[in-house]
Amino acid sequence: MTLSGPVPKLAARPVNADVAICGKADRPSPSLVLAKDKGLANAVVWLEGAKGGALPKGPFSLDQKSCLFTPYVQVVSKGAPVVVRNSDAVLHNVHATTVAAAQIFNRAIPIKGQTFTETFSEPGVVRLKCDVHTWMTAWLFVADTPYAAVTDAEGRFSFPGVPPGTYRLKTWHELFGEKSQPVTVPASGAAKADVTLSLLDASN
Ligand SMILES: [Cu+2]
Repeated sequence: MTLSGPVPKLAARPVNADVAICGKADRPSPSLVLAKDKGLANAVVWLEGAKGGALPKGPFSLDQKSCLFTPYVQVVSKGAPVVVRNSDAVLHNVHATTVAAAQIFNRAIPIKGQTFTETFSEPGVVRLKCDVHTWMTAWLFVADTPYAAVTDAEGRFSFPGVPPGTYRLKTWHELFGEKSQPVTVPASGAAKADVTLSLLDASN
């Protein structure tokens, strides 16, 4: 996954609450993480229409640590447990909505070491934020296919064990929205797919 064209400059996020715990320094925007060759991290990639394979059962983990969500973008399986932890000695909450801001849940998690478990029944993108600390945001992608991944720091992704066939390779990134392109997996060997995104065709 590669960004082409202009690279947007995103403003740092001020730390304006609980500075004794969270620190005073502005946090760099997590919304655009690029490798040197413009490989795009934190994009979700999935195959539409691929049958077979077991959906990972989890449990998946989401931490609030040093006043940031970790990981920033994660694929979780539909219906699988997601264990949310507060690793900080400060009150956080977890406010989950759809991209269109429809409420999924909103839970406070006040105590260091506290956890709660949620499951997500609707496939798609979930927006996470902590309302106490406005710089704290993150994303989940609720997948109903095992062939879903988040691009790594170099912008790479792979799905092992895809049955041969022709599928739609779908991608989502918070700045670029959703895109898709066809991909054919041969009967033997690997399929290779390159995805290029540009702000010029950003859909949201
Ligand atoms: Cu918080």
